[in-house]
Amino acid sequence: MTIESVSVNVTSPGRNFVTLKIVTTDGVVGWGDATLNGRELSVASYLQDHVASTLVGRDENRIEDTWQYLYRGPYWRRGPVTMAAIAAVDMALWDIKAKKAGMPLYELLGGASREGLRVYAHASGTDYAALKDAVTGYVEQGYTAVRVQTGVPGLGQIYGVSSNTGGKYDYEPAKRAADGRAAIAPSEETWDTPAYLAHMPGVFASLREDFGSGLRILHDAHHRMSPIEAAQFAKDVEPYKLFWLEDCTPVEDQTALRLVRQHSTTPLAIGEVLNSVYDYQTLITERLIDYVRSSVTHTGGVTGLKKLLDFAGIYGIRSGMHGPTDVSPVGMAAALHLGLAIHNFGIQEYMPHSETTLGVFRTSYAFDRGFLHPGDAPGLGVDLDEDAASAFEYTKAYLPVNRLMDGTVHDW
Ligand code: KDG
Ligand code: MG
Repeated sequence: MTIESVSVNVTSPGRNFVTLKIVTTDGVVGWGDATLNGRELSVASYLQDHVASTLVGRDENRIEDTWQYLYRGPYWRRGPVTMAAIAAVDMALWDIKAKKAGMPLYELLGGASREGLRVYAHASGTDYAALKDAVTGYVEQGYTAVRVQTGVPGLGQIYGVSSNTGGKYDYEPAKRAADGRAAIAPSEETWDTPAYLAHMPGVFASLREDFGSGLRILHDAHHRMSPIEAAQFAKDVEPYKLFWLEDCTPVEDQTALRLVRQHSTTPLAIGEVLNSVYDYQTLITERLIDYVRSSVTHTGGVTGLKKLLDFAGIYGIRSGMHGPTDVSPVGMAAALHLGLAIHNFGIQEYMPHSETTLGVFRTSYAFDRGFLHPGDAPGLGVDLDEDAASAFEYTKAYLPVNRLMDGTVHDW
């Protein structure tokens, strides 16, 4: 059998998603996630205009060969657009292979290495009281790990911090225009690292006082610190025993983490914007990180991310796959199958999708008291309802831009 058709679906059930559909000549359908938040149409075009026709007639079973064909073949390699496009093809082919085998994908990847995947939730609040409420809510649902983000005195809205009560933050829809229509440019936020450095240790101290030592506490610094600031921060928060400190410095500067490592034992996670094993070469071989944050969707699919995680595993580094709502339910399912199968699983990020999104993507993964399981449906276990999807037109949206108090554009 061969690949008969390849098509790209762009839909916006509450937020934008790009999904690849591959159909084989014997009628098996595979789905792949190609969503790149804020740059969705570039991946849709890469797939539709440059990849789709090259796949028709190929043997759908040759997953590694197809991966190499798309990675090495076009000469231009790596980067988020290319690697998200390759990821979508790769996921769809694994979905097809597992459906044909009549097995959930994790069985083809070696079978389950654990009963379920420990996940972490996103709690945030503009002040400590709101943050504490949000954390309490997650603990009551059985979560054992929570990422905490909070407002900083003197600063306004901060990316990653909910301005609503309840602490639920969704990364993209907030950045459409206020009337829910297409945005024409990113919103801008203001940042001040000294204010943040002064504020955060007290937040962690209060969390430890209120929730004890058992709760796994994670924090995302969103690339906002310089190497020496990050070293100070990681050292200052050491007593609060974070599960991890994420993206403490701008990620493309791999050796920046040497300085952080020299000064603290706070575990470090990095890499949601990295796309290939080569982006991690120094980080991994010098043991500068503890967790790999890449998602299946942005790292060349199951095939690409497995290469990276196998390499990381040799150095005792574990997975912490990216799982915000801008990874679609298809991408989330792929992460769960891979995470269940590999030995060096660490933790899985989990931001549940909205009911609107889940009305379009039918999932079979399940949450139970702080753990997720991909389910035992053949393949990835997620279907896109194309009729339902057609009711939600693509709506342009942007992630915000960050500036320092004096107006300088800053990392985030
Ligand atoms: O699209 C950007 C988001 O996926 C990202 O900012 C989320 O930092 C994030 C996280 O840790 O989930
Ligand atoms: Mg992050």
